[in-house]
Amino acid sequence: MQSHREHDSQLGLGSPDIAILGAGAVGQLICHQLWASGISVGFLAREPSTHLWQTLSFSTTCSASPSTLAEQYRVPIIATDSDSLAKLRLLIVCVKAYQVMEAVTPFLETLPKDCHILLLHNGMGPHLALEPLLDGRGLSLGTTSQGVLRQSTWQITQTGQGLTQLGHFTGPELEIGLSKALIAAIPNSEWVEAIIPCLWQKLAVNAAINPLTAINQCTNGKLAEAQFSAMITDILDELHWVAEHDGILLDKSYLQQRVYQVIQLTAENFSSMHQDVAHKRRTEIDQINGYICERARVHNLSAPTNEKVWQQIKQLEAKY
Ligand code: KPL
Repeated sequence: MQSHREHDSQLGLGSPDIAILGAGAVGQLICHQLWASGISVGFLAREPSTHLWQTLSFSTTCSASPSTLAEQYRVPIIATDSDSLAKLRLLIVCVKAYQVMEAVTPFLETLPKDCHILLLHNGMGPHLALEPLLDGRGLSLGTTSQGVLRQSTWQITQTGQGLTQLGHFTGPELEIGLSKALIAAIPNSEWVEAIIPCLWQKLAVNAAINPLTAINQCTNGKLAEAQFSAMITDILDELHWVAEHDGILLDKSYLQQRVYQVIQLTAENFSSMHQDVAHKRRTEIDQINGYICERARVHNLSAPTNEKVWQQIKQLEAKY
């Protein structure tokens, strides 16, 4: 069953202020949340598109009244050569970390110089590659633990209401009206003073859980067993040490606590990296444990446990 609800203000009256690049599960979830709070939002087409609008479908299993009733709504598709591009005030990039540079670079010529960019992906790294190319634009970063499943191309189901943290990284800050609108639209979200420590904390969770579940072909919950504890401790100790050399002081026992809390809360789940390997897809290992190793190298440190799991996942990927 499907219901229709349309915001007339978004149908053809004016061009969107906010565009989303990347229409995967997270991109569609953020799009729905912005649309539902009345924000004018569209998807940026990555190739010339003749589509002016796209109908999307959203359902949730995690609200106070979960329902199988799918909500349908329409959002504009902004063509690469459209005049609307010049009016954008914020571009939210929701592609995988390893796709960020390839996806964003073609738009840097045409995107207005006062259009802010927000990167929202797992892992770390693209913010450093993008920074020199911003040409005066502001850059914010974010992380989200919301659970969402893509049922078909334009159909998603929200499965979890995890925390979303957003914050400024470099250049001019995002207009206060827009940052407030984002926080009001995304449930369980906050605008933080320092986003980089938050990204390292999320990195710690992914660095410990993702490769170990992919290598051992197990659920997240299995990692609570004693046989994995030395490995998890080593991954986190190395991350902690590297982050400290990057100027980010993290609390070691908090990292451990957070990792084991996620292991417990998501015990039945298969991590995204486990699923990527199972489906023979490229993983985000380069931006997770690989990022820790790269930052270690910058500081002349070694991170042998992260290096080991990085190589093990690379070997699994090479067999596809
Ligand atoms: O973010 C995740 C992932 O799978 O990528 C965790 C938190 C590990 C949950 O599975």
